[in-house]
Amino acid sequence: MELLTPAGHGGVAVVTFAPSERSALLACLRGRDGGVVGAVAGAPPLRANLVLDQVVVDDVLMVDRATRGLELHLHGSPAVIDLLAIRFGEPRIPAVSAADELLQRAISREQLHLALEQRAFDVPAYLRVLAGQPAEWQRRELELALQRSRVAMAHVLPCRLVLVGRQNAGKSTLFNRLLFRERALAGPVAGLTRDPISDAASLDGYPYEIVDTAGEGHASSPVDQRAMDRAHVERARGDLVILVVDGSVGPSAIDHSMFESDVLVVATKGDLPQAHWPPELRLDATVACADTAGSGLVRAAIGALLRDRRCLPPAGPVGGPAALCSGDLNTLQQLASAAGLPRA
Ligand SMILES: Nc1nc2c(ncn2[C@@H]2O[C@H](COP(=O)(O)OP(=O)(O)O)[C@@H](O)[C@H]2O)c(=O)[nH]1
Ligand SMILES: [Mg+2]
Repeated sequence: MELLTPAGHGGVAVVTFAPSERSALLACLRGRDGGVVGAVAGAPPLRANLVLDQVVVDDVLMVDRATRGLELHLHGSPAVIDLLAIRFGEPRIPAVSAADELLQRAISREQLHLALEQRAFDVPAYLRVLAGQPAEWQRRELELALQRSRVAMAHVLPCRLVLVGRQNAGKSTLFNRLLFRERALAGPVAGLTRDPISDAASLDGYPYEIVDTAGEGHASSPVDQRAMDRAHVERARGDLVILVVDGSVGPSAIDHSMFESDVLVVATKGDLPQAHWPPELRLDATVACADTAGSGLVRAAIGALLRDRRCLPPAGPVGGPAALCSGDLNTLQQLASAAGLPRA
């Protein structure tokens, strides 16, 4: 038995049974009138009841694929597949290439374009050929392949972006603009955000997992204090951190205390008159988030800022075979270190 549709919940699940499983499967099928079911290659799909241990478990379509066996179309619940697995053994799941996997879960046009480009390449075969090339040629090729793979992996693995800052700086409003929807509660009351909230978004064509956190400030209760502690944990887990500051009031002592050289500093409330900012609290961008209509501009500004910080080229196809999964990347890195290239 082989599962042709993706595992998990779906509207319909399609399973094929090898010719050797043919008679065992037919023994589990009953016509709508309760009679025995036969299969005829080339005949239209046949509707039948799937009966396991004398219980009708589903209403199915059966197609005779001749030498390729019998195909069953079931309701998509994994429960039915699980029952079939008890009778026929766990279903084989066809291997999906990293490019097809990216194609299935893409959230942006750029990820789709990269996945379609990479479908044309057989990366493991390319790496095997590389391994047998003359050293100088191999080094040049490996350098390019590593560059392409760094960009390709940035399309595959979302970068964890954590928004931190003092209470009321505008973190949750910025979070909502970046996601294009009102995901987090935002408002003038301090302490509205307690638990960290995270969601996926594509910014400038690259995937991000964006995390909104509780604001730093006066903890009026142990609950507030725990919320701030959780924000500190999230900050430490971030690949990149944006320190959100209120551009209309100027830097506070809390802003100064939260500043570190590797954070990006983004001022919100750019629609209001701006306060003076001392150069030591370097501002990387100023955005206006009051109006949802400004989401596109905010996303473009922050997306460009992040891409610049990560030294990434415009998102999309990379112009040659590239690693899209950790297995291929590891092989590539092993080849590179054997060829004496520095680790990327
Ligand atoms: N005028 C203006 N108000 C904003 C902007 N961003 C946030 N605010 C307001 O600032 C207050 C605090 O925002 P919020 O996102 O909840 O701050 P947080 O505590 O850092 O999450 C809310 O009343 C928002 O409407 C902005 O860009 N412009
Ligand atoms: Mg908030």
